[in-house]
Amino acid sequence: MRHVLVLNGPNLNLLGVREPEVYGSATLADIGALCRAEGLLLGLVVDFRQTNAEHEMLAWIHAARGVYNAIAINAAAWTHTSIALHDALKTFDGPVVEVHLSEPMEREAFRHTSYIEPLAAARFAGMGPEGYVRALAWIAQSERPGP
Ligand code: CA2
Repeated sequence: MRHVLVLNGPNLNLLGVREPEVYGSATLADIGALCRAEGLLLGLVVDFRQTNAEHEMLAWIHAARGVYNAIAINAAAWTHTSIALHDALKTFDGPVVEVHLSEPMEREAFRHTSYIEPLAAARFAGMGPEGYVRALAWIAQSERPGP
C-alpha cells in the first residue's frame, strides 16, 4: 500500500467553527474522514495531521522521507510566509501537492505569493474539501505503474 501524509497548517483546527462563509461548514475532522475514506477507494493509506506549531510541521516533513510516498499539504498562512517550510519540503523525495480550500489568488494581495507552489507537482485550490480528494486522486494516478 502507498502511504500519503496529508498536512494542515495553522488555524485549520478552527474549520467549521469560524468563518464558514470563507471556508465552508466542514470541520477538519470531517475532511480527515473524507480523506481516509477516499484513500481506501484509491488504495492509499492516509495519515492526516494538523499543527499550529511550525517546528512540529518541519519535524513531520523531515521524518516523512523514506516513509511516505507523497505529501499533500494545506500550509494555510505558512504558504505565504515560510521559506523554512519550502526548504523542508524540498528535501522530501516524493511528490508534494499543494491544497487550499479557498483560492488565495482571488483573495488579498498578501496571499498571492506561495512558497509551496515552486516545488509542488500539482495544486488544487478554491474547491473546498474536494481539493483534498482531487489531491489524493492525483497522487494515486501519478504513482500508478505504467503499461
Ligand atoms: O484556503 C485555504 O485553505 C488557506 O490555506 C487557508 C488559510 C489561509 O491563510 C490561506 O491563505 C488559504 C487560513 C486557514 C485558517 O482557517 C480558519 C478556519 C476557520 C476560521 C478561521 C481560520
